Amino acid sequence: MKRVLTVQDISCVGKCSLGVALPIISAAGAEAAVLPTAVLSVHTAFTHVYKRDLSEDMEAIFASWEQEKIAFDFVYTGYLASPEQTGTVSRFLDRLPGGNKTVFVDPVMGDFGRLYTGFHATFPGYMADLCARADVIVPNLTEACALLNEPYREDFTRDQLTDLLRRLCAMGAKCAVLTGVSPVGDADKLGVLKYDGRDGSVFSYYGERVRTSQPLHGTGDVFASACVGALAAGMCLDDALSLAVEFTSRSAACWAAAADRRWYGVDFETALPYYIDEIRSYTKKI
Ligand code: PXL
Repeated sequence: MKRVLTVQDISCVGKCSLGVALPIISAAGAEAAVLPTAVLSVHTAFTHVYKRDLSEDMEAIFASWEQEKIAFDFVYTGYLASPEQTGTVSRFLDRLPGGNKTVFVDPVMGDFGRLYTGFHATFPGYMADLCARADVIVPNLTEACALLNEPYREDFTRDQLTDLLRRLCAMGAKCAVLTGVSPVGDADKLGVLKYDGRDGSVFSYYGERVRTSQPLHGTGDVFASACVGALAAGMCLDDALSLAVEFTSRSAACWAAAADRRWYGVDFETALPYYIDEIRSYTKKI
């Protein structure tokens, strides 16, 4: 069984970060280990947020793992609580035993052209250094623009988006995947555009966009966790991305269909049986 280390916050209520990564990675049949970056009472789209930064604890937790000689097959990072934590994670990557682990970075920083509450405009520069070490990065358009210091806009053509991804790979990541994008002229679809910096190949996959009257929260975390889980189950990146898009779309559709939906996070729980079935039918074939 593959062991995945996921490095992100625990939002006690909010259906995001570790609250979705743990169940989804476990559902994929992988061992989910966690390095919490912060504890928040609720995620930052709420009003009354209690937050404790766990930077010191991260060092102590990592030191314990070093003594126990614990290795990981995948390292998946999400919401980091401070710019300094990008350096902490980078140093941990240098110290981790085991040669060929896959490093998957979701540069969680913002959405809809704005950084999340609590993040300063200098944060993307730090995050770029961590992205440079990744096998796969999965920014949304806001994060891709921030990493490249490019003004945010929503009217990029497919060629221009591909060029953003090419520039992100030129900064060091092996593959860059833009999330939450629609194909030109088809706003009813939503998915991903991938650029592989090693051979210049481009891949895209789109699922059904679920129309909602409010922005959805935590969908990026659902997507990234499902993608990492699928990779840990042995899927190639393109298949893992496709499954993660479908699962995220279904999580949003289940949310929209629920009478008791929460404003702060989608119903990935209802869509989990679909994800498990897809992983199971894939692993039966290999
Ligand atoms: O879903 C990304 C995320 C993760 N963790 C925290 C957040 C957010 C987005 O707002 O606030 C604490």
